[in-house]
Amino acid sequence: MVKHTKPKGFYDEFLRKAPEGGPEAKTTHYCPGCGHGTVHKLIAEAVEDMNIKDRTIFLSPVGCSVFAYYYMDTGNIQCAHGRAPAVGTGVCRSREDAIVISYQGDGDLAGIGTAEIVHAANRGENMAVFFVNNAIYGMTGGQLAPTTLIGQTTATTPFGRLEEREGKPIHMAEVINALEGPVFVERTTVSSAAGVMKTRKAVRKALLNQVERRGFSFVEILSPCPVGWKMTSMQSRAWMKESLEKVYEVKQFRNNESGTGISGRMPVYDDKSLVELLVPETVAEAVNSSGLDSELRVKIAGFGGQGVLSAGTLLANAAIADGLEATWLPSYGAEMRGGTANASVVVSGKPVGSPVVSTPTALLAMNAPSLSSFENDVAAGGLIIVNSSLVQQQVKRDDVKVIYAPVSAIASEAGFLKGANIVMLALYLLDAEAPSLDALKKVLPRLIKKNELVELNLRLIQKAEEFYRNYV
Ligand SMILES: Cc1ncc(C[n+]2csc(CCOP(=O)(O)OP(=O)(O)O)c2C)c(N)n1
Ligand code: SF4
Repeated sequence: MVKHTKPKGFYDEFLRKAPEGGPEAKTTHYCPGCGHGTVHKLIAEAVEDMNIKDRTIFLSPVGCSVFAYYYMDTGNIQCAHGRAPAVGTGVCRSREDAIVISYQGDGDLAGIGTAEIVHAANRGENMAVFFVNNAIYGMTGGQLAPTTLIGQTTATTPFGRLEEREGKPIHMAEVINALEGPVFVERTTVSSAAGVMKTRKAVRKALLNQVERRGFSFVEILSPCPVGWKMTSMQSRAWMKESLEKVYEVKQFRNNESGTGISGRMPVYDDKSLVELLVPETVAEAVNSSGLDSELRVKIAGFGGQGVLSAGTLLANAAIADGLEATWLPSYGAEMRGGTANASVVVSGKPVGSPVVSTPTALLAMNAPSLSSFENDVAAGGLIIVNSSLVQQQVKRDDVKVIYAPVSAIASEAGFLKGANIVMLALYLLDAEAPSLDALKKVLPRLIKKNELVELNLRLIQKAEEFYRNYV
């Protein structure tokens, strides 16, 4: 007797998130006879049997399998259309032990995401790609895909695909096999039990390559979409054998047992050599000794031209010079001058998880709109420094520390109005736990090449120190 059980790599229930104020959560499912379910099951079983569930990151695409994260009891990331190989590149390069699975349809991988898959394959990224080719855009109602067969009718080719009009179907396994990067390339089918067993083997091989850090594996799986093809389940299986598998040869293209993934080949830099590379003159003193346990999240905001982005760069570099971790994330409007701009800087004693600053521990507001925009976001107990030369309004919060400093006037009196950003940054560093003002002084000559500008900025820092001493 054959007993079918649900693999442990799956959740017990496939509950879709309930819409706010809408009906209760309900179970999600694919159409009857859809190949996605079969492929999901093969992956979930393999993940469980290979004991890799806890370090597997499953990347779901845009397409019918967008909800794979409701099935897979693994780490999950839902990626923008076609971009899973780019997301996977980030994941496998930042997590050496991660088993990265990029699961993609033909519209996703062979249409909108062609560039991402080709370059990830060419680089030999450490990931397993399962490419579910059903020759159609299933999710959006059965439109032509790059893999649609000549003569195949779809919602957008009601009289069939024409070579003269839509070109020939793209053979992705062959395209990927033309590159040197991949270690394993195979095309399989789930049109029959034998095909499913071969697919099972290929899925496991691709995942084993991940476990053994061999590199990029690509499995193209021919898969039925009875609904999109307007066929019954049985008809769709017959059509796959008669037509789809005639055009797309089911075979193993490459199996390089001795391959190494890119992260196996990449030189590894320790923290010290990275600091040396970035801030050579300070490395001797670069010690992560500030004992910075908390994460400092700084938002520097103003209008374009006030130097908020460069103040952010300087802050991040000062942090690195002090042996800390830092990220810098700029944001600016389309207009380069006069529009709004802000820099998010995260400074930490540990690697930074996200460069996004949504609850700043400090807001450096160079103009009035910046204060209005971000005042309420500042974390309780945080700091707001207001450029009182340009901002007339008072801070309404009573749970944050506020410094009103006429940074534009200070800079202007010192003969360099454009340096208001440096005055602001220096004030922040004087008040902050880290990084040190000395670190800023050290990185200035490296980032500002002109000697006279460095001198000017050092003078502004001195002015900021005088102001701060009198203020506190
Ligand atoms: C940027 C963007 N462009 C287009 C769409 C519309 N869209 C959603 S799914 C899809 C195609 C999915 O087809 P495929 O990758 O073959 O997956 P299937 O649904 O057949 O499994 C498209 C074009 C989108 N969601 N986002
Ligand atoms: S439309 Fe096609 S690919 Fe999408 S769930 Fe239904 S059968 Fe599967």
